[in-house]
Amino acid sequence: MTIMDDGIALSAVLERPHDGRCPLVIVLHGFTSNKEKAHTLAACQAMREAGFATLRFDLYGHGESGGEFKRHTLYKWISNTLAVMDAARRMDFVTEIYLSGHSQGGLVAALVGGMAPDRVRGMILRAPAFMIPRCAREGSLLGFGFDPARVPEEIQIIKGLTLEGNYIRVAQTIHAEEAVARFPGPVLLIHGDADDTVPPEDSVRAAGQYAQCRLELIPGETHHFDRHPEATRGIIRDWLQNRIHA
Ligand code: FER
Repeated sequence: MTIMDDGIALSAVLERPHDGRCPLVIVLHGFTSNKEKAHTLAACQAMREAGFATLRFDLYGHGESGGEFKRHTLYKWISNTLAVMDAARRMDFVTEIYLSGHSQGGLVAALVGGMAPDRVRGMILRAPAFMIPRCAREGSLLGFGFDPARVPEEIQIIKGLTLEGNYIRVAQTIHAEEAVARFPGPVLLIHGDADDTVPPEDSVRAAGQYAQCRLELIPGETHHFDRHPEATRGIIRDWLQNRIHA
């Protein structure tokens, strides 16, 4: 399906566990990723096994959605997520809305949760990149160094990809701790302890700051959750099954 966000077409896939009414999880991918990656499909499958519908989508400048990669910002991703949440609220079968995201998508899910604590029933964050705003303020993103007070026109990020300086300007304004403090609902935080892109320590810290948080550190798992897919699936399934019966 296509969900519009002010002229930008967002490509989304809705999958339901059955024909009846049920809760729904909105699922965000990470930086340079898309909604079709194996670890995202596996997470969605675990959610449906627990009785939740899943709505995974491509964010601005990624996958099959509109927009140019180099022009994406966290603000645009927040706007996209709010638009998808509005669309989900109009679906007749949906009883409650959860947010989930991986890495940069996990950060954005956490930011939107803090903006709409009355509309988001709970969150599942996989390796959320709480570090991005801090790194943007300190002048180092994915190994690319810059003067944070004189943001360059563009930066060459991994895989020869170019990102406009506005990505950095936007990220510098964001304070994820405020969003964490504003979300009172249940949060499941999952992080691989062998993640060398986003430090697991960030999730340990966030887990201590969320009002209700279950933290699962998966031994040997990496940033892309490709070593122990069964572990993540089991954790998500069990946590959501307990929520649906609560
Ligand atoms: C960064 C750290 C993590 C960054 C992006 C990420 C652009 C996101 C990774 C992902 O979504 O997988 O410094 O800078």
